[in-house]
Amino acid sequence: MEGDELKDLDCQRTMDGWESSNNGSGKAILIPACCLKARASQPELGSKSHSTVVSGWLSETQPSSDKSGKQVYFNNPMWPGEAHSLKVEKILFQEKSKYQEILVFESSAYGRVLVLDGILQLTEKDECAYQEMIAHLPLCSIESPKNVLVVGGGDGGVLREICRHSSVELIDICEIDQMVIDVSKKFFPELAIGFEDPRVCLHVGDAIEFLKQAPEGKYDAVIVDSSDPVGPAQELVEKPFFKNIGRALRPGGVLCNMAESMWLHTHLINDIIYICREIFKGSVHYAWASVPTYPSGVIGFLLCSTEGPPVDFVHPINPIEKLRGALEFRRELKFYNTEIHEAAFALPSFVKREVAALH
Ligand code: JA2
Repeated sequence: MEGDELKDLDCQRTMDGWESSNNGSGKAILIPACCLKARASQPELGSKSHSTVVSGWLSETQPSSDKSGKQVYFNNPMWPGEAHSLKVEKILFQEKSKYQEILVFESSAYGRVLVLDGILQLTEKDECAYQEMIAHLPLCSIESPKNVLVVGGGDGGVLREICRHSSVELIDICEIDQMVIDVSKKFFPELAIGFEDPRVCLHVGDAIEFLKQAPEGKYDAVIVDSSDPVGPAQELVEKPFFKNIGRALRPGGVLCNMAESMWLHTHLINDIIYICREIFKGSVHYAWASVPTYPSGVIGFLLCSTEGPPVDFVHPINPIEKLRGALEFRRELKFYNTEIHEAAFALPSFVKREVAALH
């Protein structure tokens, strides 16, 4: 399907159920069984928009069925007991792809928002922090990166950032879901602009298979811009996947992997670090950045290097400020700079304690 063929939902409208449900106090109230009530009062909304949009708000909850088959809502198991909410102004797109449910809406506070299977992937307002960090943390840590592979990242934002590096000659991207790419081209042109660069080579397919076929030592850097490890991204936190990345990287090549929240996922981070320590014999580091719309408001990155010329992740050898034109290429850098790069590796004491593999 081409981007132009994507159809807008005919249910574009403002949904203001929240005000009426909080008596105008403006205070957030929990709406537990609410979901069912809200859907009953707006049946056409329930049938057309993602079920996590309730009374005009998106929360990262998961719809499920109880024993009697009634639909109930649980917190996402990745962040039990909490759910950040964004007010929905207008639903712009909602459709099931072959892999996941895709929702795009206009929020009142963060611009347009992309949601996959009920999980927020990016917002226009704060995407810069995630995209800039996941691209420049690895690419500024090596000299003259040439061949880069992106796993996932179908919105194109990471491509946009990689393209700032004029040394880069080839960017392979392997995204499983063509509809994510089409939706981004239609609704997020500031991100999808990344696809327009002639150095980009798009492969729509399963990254697990792609990496099995990748020539040994081909890449200077691999960037894993995946969604959370539930659904299509499940295998992207397992050992065979990392082994194949290690094989596809040159000696002294680098991996940067989306690595969840240090507040919520210390076990998962520990597990991934444990696996990566066995495979990436150069070094393994954890860095983080503030992204207000991700659960707990932060996101982590795992940075690894293969055996070979040593990589000093904490003190970038290829600082962005020294790359001609990089700060201004296509659009100004908004978040990343060398000070932020170095600061990203400073870890709170509880992380140093709990993430045992970092000791
Ligand atoms: N967002 C994406 C993506 C790949 C394709 C499309 C959108 C992300 N990877 C990052 C998601 C981080 C989620 C944190 N809960």
